[in-house]
Amino acid sequence: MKKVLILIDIQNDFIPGGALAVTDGDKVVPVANALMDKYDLVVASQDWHPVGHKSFASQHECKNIGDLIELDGLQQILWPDHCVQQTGGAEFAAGLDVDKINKIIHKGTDPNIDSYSCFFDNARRKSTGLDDYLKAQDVDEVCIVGLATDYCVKFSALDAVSLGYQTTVVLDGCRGVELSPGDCEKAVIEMKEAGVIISQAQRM
Ligand code: VGL
Ligand code: ZN
Repeated sequence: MKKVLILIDIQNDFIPGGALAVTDGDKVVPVANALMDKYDLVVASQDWHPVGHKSFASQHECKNIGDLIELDGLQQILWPDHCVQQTGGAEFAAGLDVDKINKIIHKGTDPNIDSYSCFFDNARRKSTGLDDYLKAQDVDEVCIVGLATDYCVKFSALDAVSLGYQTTVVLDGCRGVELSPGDCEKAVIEMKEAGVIISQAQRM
C-alpha cells in the first residue's frame, strides 16, 4: 500500500498579496517541499473557478464578502473573486516544488456550487475523481498540508477519513482564513473527533 501527500490550494490568491490572502499562507511552501520526498505520490489541488462563480460576492446584488446566502439549496459564504481559471491568482505559489507533483486536481469548476474538498463538491453531487485515482494507485494513507485549515483542508480531511483513508493533517503545514476568531481551533477539534490524526512536519 502507498501513501500520498495532498497539497491543498497552495495558490497565489491564498497567500499574502492575493485576493483571499491567508495570514502567513506562504509559510506552508517550505513545509510542503520538505515533505514531498517522504511520500509515494504527491497530489495538488487547485481551486479553479470560472469567471463569475456564484461563490463570489461580486455576483450578488447588495451582498458583501463574508455574507451568507443560499445557493442551490446550500448555505454559501460569499468570497472575493479568487482563483479564476487561467489567472495568476490561480497559479501555484512561488517556490512550490511543482516538478514533484504527480497529479493536479481542479475543484470549484461548476459555477453554481462551491467545492471546499478535493474529493467532492459541497453537496457531494460530483466527485473530482481523486478517490478513484488514489484507490487505483493502492493508496491507503493520506497526509494533508495547505490552505486553508478552516475550509479546504478541513473538508478534504473529513472526506478522506469517510472514504476510508488513514488521514493525517500536518498542522504547521497549514494556515487558516479565520473569518471568525477561533475557526481554526474549531476545525482542528472537528477533524480530531472525526478520526483525523493531527501532527507536525518533524514527526512525519
Ligand atoms: C477556499 C474559500 C473559498 C480554500 C477556497 O481553499 O480554503 N476557501 N475557496
Ligand atoms: Zn474558492
